[in-house]
Amino acid sequence: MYFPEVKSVVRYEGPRSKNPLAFKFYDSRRKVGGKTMEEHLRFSVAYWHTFKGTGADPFGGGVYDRPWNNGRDAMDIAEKTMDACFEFCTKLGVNYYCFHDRDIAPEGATIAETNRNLDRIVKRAAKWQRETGVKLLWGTANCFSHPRYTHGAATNPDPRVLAYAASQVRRAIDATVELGGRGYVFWGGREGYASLINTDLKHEREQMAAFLHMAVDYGRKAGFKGPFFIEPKPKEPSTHQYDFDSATCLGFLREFDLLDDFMLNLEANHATLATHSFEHEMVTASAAGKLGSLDINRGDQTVGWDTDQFPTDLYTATWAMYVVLQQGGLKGGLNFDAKVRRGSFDTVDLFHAHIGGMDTFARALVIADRLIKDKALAKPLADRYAGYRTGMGKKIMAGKATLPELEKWAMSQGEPPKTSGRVEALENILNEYLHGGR
Ligand code: XLS
Ligand code: CA
Ligand code: CA
Repeated sequence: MYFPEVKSVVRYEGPRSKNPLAFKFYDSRRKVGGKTMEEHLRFSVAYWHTFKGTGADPFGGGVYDRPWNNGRDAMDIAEKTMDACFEFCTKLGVNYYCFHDRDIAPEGATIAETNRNLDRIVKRAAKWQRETGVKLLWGTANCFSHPRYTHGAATNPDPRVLAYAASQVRRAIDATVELGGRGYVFWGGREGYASLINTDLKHEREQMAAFLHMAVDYGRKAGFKGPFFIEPKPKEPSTHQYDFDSATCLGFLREFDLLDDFMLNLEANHATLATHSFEHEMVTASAAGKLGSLDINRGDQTVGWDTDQFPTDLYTATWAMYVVLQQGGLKGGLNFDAKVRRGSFDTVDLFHAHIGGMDTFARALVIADRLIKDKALAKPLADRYAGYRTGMGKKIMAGKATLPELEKWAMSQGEPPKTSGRVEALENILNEYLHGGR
């Protein structure tokens, strides 16, 4: 037992409970618009932060003493960590987890040894999945931590490095298939550049496209049926990352004919790093039918880097669930790509962090559902564009109008009236819902 401080499964006790290890809002079986909270939210624990995180920052090394790290060797530790993961998910009542290949199994001295390590741990994960019912949300490959990937993986100027990444992605896809993962993620770790002076941007983007095509071909042959996800991020670790934001990724996928197999996995903190709001990124992806999965976390408004804090902001969470519900759900789920603060040393802090995030999104789900049912924001929005549903507006949208025709129409209309956008009034409505009103 790695989490003795949590004796049984974390329960829903309702908003009046003072028990810090109980849910106040997340009630897995409560139905919201025909589906249970559990089905809507599909929460996932991120292996790298929760089990592999050390609390290290650029100014100091690891500070956490995790009991699963006491092992004979790297493989023994990997097995203990996998056991800890399933104990944690089971006690928390979270049904999904996700990982990078290197989170769950250490790299060996050769590619063959690395593959054996991964196979062994995947077998253990499969056994735990069968026993507990916890499932894999998505898998991915860490093609950015090892020194060989310093200049990128798929975008590396040396094809021998790309080949290493190919081997990793191949095996990570195999692992995802074997564990029944719902999706497979590409976050472009070091797929970007520090300086254009030594970078052939055109070539590197073409390399990346060729790589992704190979991954899709391999994955489909290996029986992977789910979506591949690209996860945008504008910077960190590269100065400029190719997968900058939703719009950039959609353009890339379209340019290189990858749109059919891919969707986007959007992370809140990456949106803000790109100087977008999370809602901007989600609405952009959703409008293209490509919002696939979410990495839920938050940044810090006062710093400009990726702090990966646990999501506690009800406003942003409500936006997220509003977009998700309107598009009829996600193929993926809500992954806590978030870490406890360096000073949160105790394993129980991992519970507090996830409980807070789950409660936040459970509240957000209920609020978003009410907003939608009441058409509180949808009605004013529809009214604002009503002019495009009849007459000339309709003709414009059907692609049947011409510039001369519109000029004539404009002349006959006279100066259009000034119409308020009512931003403040709408913000007030949203706030009323957030505070339980209406
Ligand atoms: C890093 C990313 C990463 C991806 C998975 O900033 O968020 O953790 O989600 O590779
Ligand atoms: Ca992420
Ligand atoms: Ca991040």
